[in-house]
Amino acid sequence: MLGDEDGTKIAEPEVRMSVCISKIWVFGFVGAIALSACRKSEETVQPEPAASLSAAVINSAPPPPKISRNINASCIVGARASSAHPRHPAIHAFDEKPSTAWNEDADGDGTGEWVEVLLKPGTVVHYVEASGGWSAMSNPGNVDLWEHNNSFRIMKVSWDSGQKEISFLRGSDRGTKKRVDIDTETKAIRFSAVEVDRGRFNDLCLDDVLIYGDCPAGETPVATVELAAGTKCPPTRDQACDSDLFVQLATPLPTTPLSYDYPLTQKLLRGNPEFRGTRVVETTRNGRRVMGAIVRNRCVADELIRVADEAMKSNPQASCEPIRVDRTVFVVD
Ligand SMILES: [Ca+2]
Repeated sequence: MLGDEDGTKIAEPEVRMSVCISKIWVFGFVGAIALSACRKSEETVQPEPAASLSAAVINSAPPPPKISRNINASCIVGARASSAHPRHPAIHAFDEKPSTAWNEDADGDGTGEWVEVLLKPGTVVHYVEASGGWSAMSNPGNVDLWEHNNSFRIMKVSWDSGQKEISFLRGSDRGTKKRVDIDTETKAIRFSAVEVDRGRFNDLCLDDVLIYGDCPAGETPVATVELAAGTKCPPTRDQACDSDLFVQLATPLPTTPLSYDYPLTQKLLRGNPEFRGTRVVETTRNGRRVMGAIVRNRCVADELIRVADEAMKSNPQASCEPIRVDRTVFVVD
């Protein structure tokens, strides 16, 4: 099904691809469903999550009371910080790119420093997922940025009408995002260092916070991704899907490492301007770990399905549903 790559034992051939039964589009609760023929494979392992999803959607009205979608791209109007290194500004903590981070630039170890995201008026935030430092390896240089830099031990997350403290373990929380429920309208969310853990150098970093909720349409651009010339998909988010538009690409095996970086998928998506801004994530569906991409609209989803099916013969599927992200694998930039 898939060619060998990297010469490693842990490559996507060890990942069960989503060999699907049908391509199913579910758009909100008024959606259209298109079915196509089934292709069986000996690697087929799926109970079909999208099939059960579509049945549930059709049979259950009214819709669930709250839809949480990732709103980093659509509701953020700015960011600021108590201090910031010129090359690592505050917005880098909210750009959905693990490769970039906010770095404080004050004397000391970063205790008391903060970074804050500013949101479009009327934004309701359901929850945030915050990391505790900078988990990437530098490129170029391959420097371990987690080891090099300080990380949060206790982080205070505060918003217009509340606050909560969360803690990170430097030894085991690299790459882990902690969830904080907010469930209210707020104009800003601040992430403050109450206590920090030391790295080799004495700078505190924060690479990524994901924000989930909703904000009024219009006023600010829906998409912040600037598309290259010649792309055929529009930059706007699909209005027919007011949740996440998700293309499931693979079902990892139980033996697949939790930090597996899906080199074949990276190769497939990176460098293709059509997929800029696409977020490849792991989530849990029907109790099962799955990998897929959150895309901005149906045009991109169709293109991804076409490309992935061509390369992997996996017949991937798309659905519109709130995705609880367990881990962001990479963002196509
Ligand atoms: Ca970042």
